[in-house]
Amino acid sequence: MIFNPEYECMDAGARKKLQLAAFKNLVETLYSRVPFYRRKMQDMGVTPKDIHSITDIEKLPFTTKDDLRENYPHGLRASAQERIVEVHMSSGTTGKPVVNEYTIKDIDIWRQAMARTLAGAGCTQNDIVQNCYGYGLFTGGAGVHYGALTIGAEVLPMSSGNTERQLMILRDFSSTLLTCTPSYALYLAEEAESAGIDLKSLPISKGCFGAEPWSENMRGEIEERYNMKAYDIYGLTEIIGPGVAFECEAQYGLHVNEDLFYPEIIDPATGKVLPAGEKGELVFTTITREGTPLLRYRTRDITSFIPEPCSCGRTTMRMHRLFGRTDDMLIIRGVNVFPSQIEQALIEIEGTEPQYLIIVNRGESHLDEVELQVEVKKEFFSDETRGLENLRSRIEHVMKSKLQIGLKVKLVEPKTIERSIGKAKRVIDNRKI
Ligand code: DLL
Repeated sequence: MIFNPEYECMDAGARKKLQLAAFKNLVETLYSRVPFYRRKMQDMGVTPKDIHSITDIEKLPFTTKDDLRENYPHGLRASAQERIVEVHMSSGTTGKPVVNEYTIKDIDIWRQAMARTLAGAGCTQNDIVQNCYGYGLFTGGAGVHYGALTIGAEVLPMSSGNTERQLMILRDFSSTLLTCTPSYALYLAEEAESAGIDLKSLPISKGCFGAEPWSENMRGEIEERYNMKAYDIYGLTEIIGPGVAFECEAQYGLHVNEDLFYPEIIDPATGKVLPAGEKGELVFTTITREGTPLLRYRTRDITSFIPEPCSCGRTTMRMHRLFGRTDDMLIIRGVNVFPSQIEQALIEIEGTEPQYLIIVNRGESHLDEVELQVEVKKEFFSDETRGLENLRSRIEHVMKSKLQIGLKVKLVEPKTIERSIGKAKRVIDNRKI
């Protein structure tokens, strides 16, 4: 089902006109209202008067995660505080989280983007959406919620976790559409099997999965276990949350909501825009946003555009499912984690050496498990074991509160962790996705 054929199937020329008008408007807003952007534009010698076509975007500066961090919490706001109606955040950088502030118009854009996303998976008002993305400050829960309401579907706002209850609701409320991370979908399937629940006999027939990398193999496994169609959905807190791009029934590439979020693919080394079809870093300009709009935001996600038209009839540009990232960000149980965050937390804990190794596994349960090996000062090993045990649980506690994920800490003696002459290897990721 196409939620909004007028925009999703629009003639490319007409869409370009829309994009240009929105883009010019955005540049003017940022120049006049956000000192950070005005300074950046002045440094590059450009003003809104220099913007005549969409390709003039290349004259404008990029925005990075560090810029967001340095402007925490409100430095990039382009609307007055009284116009802000909602805030979301994601973890992921050392120190400060990434903040997105929405006006009511931003929420309308999000509703639209997510209605298109869910409709791409076939959602109609007859569907019962079991939404197991976290609500809280994460964008997944609210995004799906708004989209489902906009379609007129029934939504079960489960949030994440509490697997036993998820299964009870899945069965007793005849949910037809599941939304969660792909690894949680597999975990849930396994728990259903252990509980003797036959998923294939339930009405659940489709799912929208994202927020972490997954593969065609995982899709096959989810589709088989639930007897459902599994769709890839993509988004990020900085831009809007989920709703940036989504798969349609063709399940080949994700349609970018490009009338709302203008995409580019650049060479991450030179910053130059690449021709359609080439692999590079995905960049978005939030041409329609009001609260915290961003200019050329570097996502660090690697993909390429698929310029050929899609069989579904939508004319929006498709992007390949992600190939990876240009940085070392890990996504653990849907939570973004940088090794530098772990390092920063360790520095603050007395008794530890600045040597650590993060080992990530996807266990039998399909959930991510993390072991953090930390070197501790020699004295701890000659001490009684209680000292070691206390230190271990303190580190686990600090990590849980700073990273929002539980990990297992293993304390090791000084000089145990292999040293490297070049860039230190901090992560061993054994997940076969
Ligand atoms: O993960 C938003 C979201 C919620 C997307 C629910 C889809 C469903 P963040 O926590 O800010 O936002 O993380 C964004 O997650 O830059 C990607 O690296 C990764 N990511 C998101 N979707 C996918 C996907 C949400 N479908 C970061 N495949 C992004 C692979 C994904 N990686």
